[in-house]
Amino acid sequence: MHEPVYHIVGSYISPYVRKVLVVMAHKGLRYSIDPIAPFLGGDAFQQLSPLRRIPVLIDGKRVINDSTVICQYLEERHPTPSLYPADLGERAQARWLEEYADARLGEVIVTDMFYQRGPKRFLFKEPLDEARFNRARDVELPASLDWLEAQMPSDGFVLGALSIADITIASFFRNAAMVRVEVDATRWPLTAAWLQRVLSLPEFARLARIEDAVARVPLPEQRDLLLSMGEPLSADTLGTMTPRKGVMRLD
Ligand SMILES: N[C@@H](CCC(=O)N[C@@H](CS)C(=O)NCC(=O)O)C(=O)O
Repeated sequence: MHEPVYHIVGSYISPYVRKVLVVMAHKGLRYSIDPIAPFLGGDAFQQLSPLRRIPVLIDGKRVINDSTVICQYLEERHPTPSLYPADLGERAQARWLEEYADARLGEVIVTDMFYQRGPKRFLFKEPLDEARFNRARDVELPASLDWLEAQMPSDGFVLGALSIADITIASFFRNAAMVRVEVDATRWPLTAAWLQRVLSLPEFARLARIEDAVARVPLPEQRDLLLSMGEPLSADTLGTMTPRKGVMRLD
């Protein structure tokens, strides 16, 4: 059978893109990538992504939006190695943990911390909402970590074998680290140890080197840097140099 080559639209810095790239790496899938920030997508981007969000997966004529939908699609097309538990109840639990991370860690880590310190400041030249950032770091994230700590195993992964739950939760903590917010191992020892195990997996470690390099250079230089690192960038891009606000409310 001819092996598909997928196309991904979305920056390596996004936790939702990272989730998809880790799933693809784990399954040994090949892809090209247009690593744009959603806020720089032009009209053609909005035609593919009506919410102006990343990631988008393109498989031939098919356009698939939303990281959860994409990961599920990849799992169904390439069932081995599986990233969803075989047991029905555990599979539901994996999806719930994925949803918890996408929704709540997305709000606290991405919207209230990462977006405030990154795109809001550097792309839109708006001031950081310090009180909001501090509340997310000092009150809301600790509350999430208290809950996560109760879900964590003392060894291995959340549901035994590596699953979409580990990949999704860990993806968000990479963005927390990018704004210098770490999991305190004295307060949340199981979560801190689990996170270290997950982020040490080769799929995450390879991406971390790219993310760290990209985060250090201005946007116009990122494509050349990624090409010099051997990343499979597409020749065409949906990116522009003009920042635009998204469709979903984000302030
Ligand atoms: N539920 C979506 C969320 C994707 C998402 O929010 N991506 C962020 C990038 S980290 C984005 O595109 N934000 C732009 C916006 O919301 O306007 C998914 O799982 O793919």
